[in-house]
Amino acid sequence: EKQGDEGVKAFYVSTPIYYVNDAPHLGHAYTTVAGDVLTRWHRQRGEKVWYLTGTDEHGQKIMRTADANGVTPQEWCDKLVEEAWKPLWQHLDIANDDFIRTTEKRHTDRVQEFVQDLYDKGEIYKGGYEGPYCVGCEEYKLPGDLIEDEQGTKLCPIHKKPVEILKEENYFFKLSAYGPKLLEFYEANPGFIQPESARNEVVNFVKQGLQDLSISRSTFDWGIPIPWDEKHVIYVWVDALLNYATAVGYGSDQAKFESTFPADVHLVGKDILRFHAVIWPAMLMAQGLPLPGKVAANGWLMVGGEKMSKSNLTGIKPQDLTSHFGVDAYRWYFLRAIAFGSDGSFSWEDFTARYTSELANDYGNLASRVAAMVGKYFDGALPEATAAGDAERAVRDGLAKAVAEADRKIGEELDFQGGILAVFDFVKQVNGYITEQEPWKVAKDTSPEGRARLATILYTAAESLRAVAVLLNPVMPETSGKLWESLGAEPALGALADQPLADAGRWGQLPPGATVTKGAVLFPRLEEPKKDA
Ligand code: ME8
Repeated sequence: EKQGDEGVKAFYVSTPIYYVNDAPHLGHAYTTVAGDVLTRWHRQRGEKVWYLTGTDEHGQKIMRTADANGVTPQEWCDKLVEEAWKPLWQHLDIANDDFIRTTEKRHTDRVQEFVQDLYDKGEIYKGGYEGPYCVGCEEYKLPGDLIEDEQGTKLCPIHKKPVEILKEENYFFKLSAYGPKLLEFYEANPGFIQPESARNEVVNFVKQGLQDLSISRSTFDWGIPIPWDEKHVIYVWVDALLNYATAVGYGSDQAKFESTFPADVHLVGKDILRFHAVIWPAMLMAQGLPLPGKVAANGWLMVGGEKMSKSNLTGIKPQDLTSHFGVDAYRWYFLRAIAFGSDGSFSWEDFTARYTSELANDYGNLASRVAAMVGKYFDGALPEATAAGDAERAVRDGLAKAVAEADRKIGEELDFQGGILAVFDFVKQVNGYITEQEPWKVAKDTSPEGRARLATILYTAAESLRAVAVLLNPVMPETSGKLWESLGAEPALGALADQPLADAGRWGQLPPGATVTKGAVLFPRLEEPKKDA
């Protein structure tokens, strides 16, 4: 399937394109890592995958930040993208296929064409609008969405900052016309919005009736000009959403577009759900383009009971955590600790406790014990399992269950936590198996039967680890690589990334005689424990 799949549609995963008014924080990294795990998972299923991320560079928010820093918006974006955003994704081992910036010509030209097309079709008209606007969200708010502080000032419920009353003569997209079609679409595609709570929120919102959407701004100029009226720039959200099309060849490379678009999964934070589940599909409907498979909303990483944001941070950067726990543990932790779709908080204590018990003790120790025993009792040559019985069958069954469950949860349901737990339950099972079988005692029996039992136990454990390396590779690629190496798997089985997930449970793949080495410690002991302030 891998070669010659030019005509096959890729499984297309996207992250939001992030505002570059500041450096990325834990919240951005959360969504991007989730997308990367999903991408790697599908790649290991043998599918063709396209993973897109990028940056959202227009709009007032960016313009004001650049002004405040005494540089042009373009200079500001160039610097942040090259010095902060791209390096972090590289550091976190993000395997994106492309990185789109909305100031790129490949994007701006196509956005103008798209909007012009809608105008020509009569989907856009000129009108006036006045209402409360949140610059943080770059969004007009409905009066009912606002909250009030003690003085009665109206605040954005997300940013907790005063909204501005904007009055503009603008161009409008006839969004209101799409309500019934959207509801029909949600009804026919129950999996379109995930989780269920997010779906209900969107359905209720649309049922209340949609207003037309102001899609241009004329009070500032940092944006893509409206082609037929250059005093206006295109609303930053219309510009931004179109990245999902322009980045994959919309209007420029028809073959690529058809074999990639639409996205199978748009990963988004729940703060930007309506844009993706309401406005975006309506824009596509208006243009007669196919609609995405799924919009999956992740919950918020919280700090002090509030959504973590640029103005409201833990003070902890992703790099502070990776330098303490390592990149792989970082990738694992947030997906493991927080149910996708639910809110969660970060704490040094919780991360430390899970690192120590689940990664270092359960997983890391299993790997190092097994390698050490193969070294000690069989000179590092993986022995053959000739005396398998009920205990070994139970391990195999456990593996088959873990594979099926992890694939369903991560690959289908985006339940990263459930999928990771399924694999770690299996790790626990293998640890229990070793504890029960007591290979160190069996080793004292040097009869042929004793040797055969010992060989069987160690083969069973090593073969289990082979499967664990494959299953955890999308989550912790560097660690799985070390384990693959330590098991001497590569010569017989090939590269780790090429191991099909569907095959992970097929027993007996490690060849007897494989060279098992102690290798690098998977999860080193942590330096002095860090505590929350
Ligand atoms: O909204 N918890 O960009 P943005 C979890 N440019 N996820 C979080 C988070 C948190 N505390 N904070 C941010 C934009 N995120 C637009 C998107 S897309 C066409 C345009 C993640 O820089 C989450 O995925 O504000 C959220 O949706 C995204 O970052 C918002 O990033």
